[in-house]
Amino acid sequence: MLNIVLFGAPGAGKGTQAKFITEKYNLGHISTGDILRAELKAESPLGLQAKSIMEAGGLVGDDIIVQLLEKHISQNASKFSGFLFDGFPRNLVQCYILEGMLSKLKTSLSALISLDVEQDELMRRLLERAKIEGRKDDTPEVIQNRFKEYENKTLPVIKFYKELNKAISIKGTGSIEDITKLVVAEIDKLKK
Ligand code: B4P
Repeated sequence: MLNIVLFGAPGAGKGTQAKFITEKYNLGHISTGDILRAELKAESPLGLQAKSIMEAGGLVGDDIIVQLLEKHISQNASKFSGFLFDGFPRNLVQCYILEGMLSKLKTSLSALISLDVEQDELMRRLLERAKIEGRKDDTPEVIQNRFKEYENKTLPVIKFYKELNKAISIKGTGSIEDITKLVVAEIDKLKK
C-alpha cells in the first residue's frame, strides 16, 4: 500500500493537491476537515460537538477524530491502493493513532509530504477563499488562531516523521500544476 500524509499550515494547499494525487495513485482521500464539515452539515452528535471548536479555529478532540477515522478507513481499505491523509495527523497523539491504525491494516506510512508556504501567502489565500466559500473559520481572527494552533501543536508532527526518516518538504508556492508535479516526483521516487 502507498500511504501518504499531505502536511502543511492552514491554506497550504493540502486539499487542493489531494484531489490530483488521490486520482493519480488510486488512494482513498481521508480529509479530517472535510469529514468534520460533513458531520457538521448533517448535525450529527459528533459534528455538533466539533462545531464551536472548528468555528474558533481550534483543534477538535482526538477522541472525535478517532471515531470518524475508523469508520472511513474500514469502509475504504479494500477499495484503494492506499490512503492519502489530508489534515491528519495534527498533533503528536494523532501520529500514534495513525501508526496504530496503519499497523492494524498490516501496512505503514510511506512518507509525510509537507507543503511549505509563508504566512503572508497563507493569509492571502484563505481570505480569498472566504470570498468564494464563506467558511466561518476563514476570518482574519480565526485564521490567526489556526496559525497558532498549527505552530504549537501541529509542527511537532514533522519532527516525529523526520526522526523516522519519512518527512519530505517541498515548496508550496507557484502554480497548482507545478506543485502537483513536485509532489508526484516525490511519490514516484518512493515507488522505485
Ligand atoms: P482543514 O479542512 O484541514 O483546512 P485547511 O487547513 O484550511 O486547508 P488546506 O491546507 O486543505 O487548504 P486548501 O487546499 O483548501 O481544517 C479545518 C478545521 O478542521 C481545522 O481548523 C480544525 O478545527 C478541524 N480539523 C481538521 N482536521 C483535524 C484534526 N486532524 N484534528 C483536529 N481538528 C481538525 O487551500 C486553501 C486555499 O488556497 C484554497 O482556496 C485554494 O484554492 C488556494 N490555493 C491552493 N493552492 C494554491 C496555490 N498553489 N496558489 C494559490 N492559491 C492556492
